[in-house]
Amino acid sequence: MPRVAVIVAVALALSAAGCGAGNDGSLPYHPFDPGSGHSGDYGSGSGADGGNVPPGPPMCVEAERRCPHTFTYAGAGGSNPEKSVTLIGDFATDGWTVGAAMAVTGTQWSVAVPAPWNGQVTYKFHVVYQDATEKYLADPANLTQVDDGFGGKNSVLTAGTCTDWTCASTAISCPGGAVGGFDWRDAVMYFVFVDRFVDGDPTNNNPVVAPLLQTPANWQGGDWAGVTQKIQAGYFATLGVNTLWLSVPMDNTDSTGIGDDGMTYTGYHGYWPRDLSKTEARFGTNVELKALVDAAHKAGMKVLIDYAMNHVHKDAPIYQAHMNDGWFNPLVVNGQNCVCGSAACSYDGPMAKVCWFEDYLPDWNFTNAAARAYSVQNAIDWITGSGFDGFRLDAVKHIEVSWLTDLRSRLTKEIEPVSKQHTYLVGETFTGDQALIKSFIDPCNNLDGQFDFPLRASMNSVVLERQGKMTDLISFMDSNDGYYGQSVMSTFLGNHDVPRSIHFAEDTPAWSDVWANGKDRAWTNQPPLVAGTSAYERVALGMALLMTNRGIPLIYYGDEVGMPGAGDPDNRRFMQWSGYSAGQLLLQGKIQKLGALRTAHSALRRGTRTTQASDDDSWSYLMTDGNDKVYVMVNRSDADKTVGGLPVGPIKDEISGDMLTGPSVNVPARGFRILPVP
Ligand SMILES: [Ca+2]
Ligand SMILES: [Ca+2]
Ligand SMILES: [Ca+2]
Repeated sequence: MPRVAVIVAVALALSAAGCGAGNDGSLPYHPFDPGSGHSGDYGSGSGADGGNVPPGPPMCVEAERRCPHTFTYAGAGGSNPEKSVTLIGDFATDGWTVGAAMAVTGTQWSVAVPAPWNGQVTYKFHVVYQDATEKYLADPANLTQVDDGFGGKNSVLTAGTCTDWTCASTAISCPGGAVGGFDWRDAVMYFVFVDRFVDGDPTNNNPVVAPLLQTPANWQGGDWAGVTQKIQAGYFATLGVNTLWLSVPMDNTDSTGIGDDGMTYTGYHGYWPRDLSKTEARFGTNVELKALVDAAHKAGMKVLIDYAMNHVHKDAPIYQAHMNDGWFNPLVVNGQNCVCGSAACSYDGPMAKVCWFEDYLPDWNFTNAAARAYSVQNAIDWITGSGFDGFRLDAVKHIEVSWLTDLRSRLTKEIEPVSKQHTYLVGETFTGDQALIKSFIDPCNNLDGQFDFPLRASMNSVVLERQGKMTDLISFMDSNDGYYGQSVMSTFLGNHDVPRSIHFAEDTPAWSDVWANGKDRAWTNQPPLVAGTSAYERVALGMALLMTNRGIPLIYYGDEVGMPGAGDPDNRRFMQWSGYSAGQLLLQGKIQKLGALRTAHSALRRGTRTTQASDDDSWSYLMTDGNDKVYVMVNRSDADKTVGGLPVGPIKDEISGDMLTGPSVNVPARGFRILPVP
């Protein structure tokens, strides 16, 4: 199917689905809470926290590794001293044209640049003197030289290896920020919905008691101590996960509120922030949050926090102090309550940035510079206080872009020089509109990427629901691959705002519209655990596609075992930790294998894809990054298929362990094979 047709279908489906899913003011367009204030209780230890962040060298093939090397040039000084010295060479793509400016101490000039792993750097110095004369000089202190092709000489450095390498090439680095560091293309992310994950400390549970409040909308006891236990037990590592997305950590209100569905809710989800400078007591203390981040870093994992910058709860002290001075948008506009999605204020259009998600969630006015500065400072405080590696930013189309660009600027200038890595910002714009999603992506000024909702729609439709043809998905992905430019998108099948992915994969899908919000069964007739194995095989197939392509695959907690659940809050049941069915174990086992293969093969994380063969139900493709080659074969049909596209001869499928013979092999019904070239 041509890409245009897919987009049209998506747009139609979205408008049909509407945007009113959220009850917690967080859903389809929900936000996170804004932070601000001074995290005074976060660490008198100050900026040193960021320095603890990098856990060992990042993952990259040797060809992409860079070792820091300091080049020096001894200036002559005297009556016509050097005014500037620039290192030029092949150490960077613009190394010969732009070079690296050297700093001077006395008459000694120096600059550190990343040198190729066990490779060579060809270079010389461009010296400009006080009288404006200039020279291009080979390194007088290095006798290894080659002709420069212009009658002069270039110097040649033979670089070695190192233990503190960075990953170069296309790892994002922004002017003034960190160079190298963790390459976010290597991330595999897991969304820990903290209240529903592990109750590591029952003494902090403190559920709210209120009339009409039911358990699914109340606090259920999960906390950071529980997450830390799972990090230390290696649970995430077994899935190949190296990045956690934690639900909003700020203090939330103890009040209840009425959702769009008329039901009574608490702030268990974190999207009703109250005191922006404090942690949510039901999740734990500052010390426990820092312990979680430290445990993650020790285990080589990154941590993103969900950050809600669109609004606060009306109980928030910052709102109480600034409700009448322009820091917040007024609720009443032209005599009507401007609640998002109401007749007065649509979720889209001119009022999208100023509407309140609920009449108890005051909306920040970031056209007010003081309010914006306060909120951005709070986000910075959370990073410096606990050493987080980035943010998941909610509802980005509902705030002023200046908030995002201000945050990015401060991260680049203040955080990255300490953390030594690029700070990852992933946004949520719940839409099928690729252009709208793309409009916020600009890794040095705005977001690194966003959640790829259009890809999810195509994947759920073609792979889980088996609508259309496999070639529809191939066409979409081929057009989607380069659409977002320099970006690191997050790819996913499910999240906390949509029905659990297992239900789209049932023999008869519980929802036929991939954009369904599942609210129709959120409180009654909730779906039970899916029987059998076929639905689990289809979810595994979808995950196989995500885990063998670029982007940061996201696992929504519980989806690795096919937990059931309709729309919010039924899609947020407490994590199931035992008593798995055969289907659940099958899915979990396949995701573990996929995680290990993605970790082992750079071609799967960073490679480019070439279709080898395809038909209505199957797809065979090659992922290659120049160092590594992996064949992937998938079959969505309910019958085995013979699929081609492999090289001639023996090759091993790492999923089944089968030794096969190309070019054509059997791929089981609802199955996939992954075959690295040794
Ligand atoms: Ca607890
Ligand atoms: Ca609280
Ligand atoms: Ca807003």
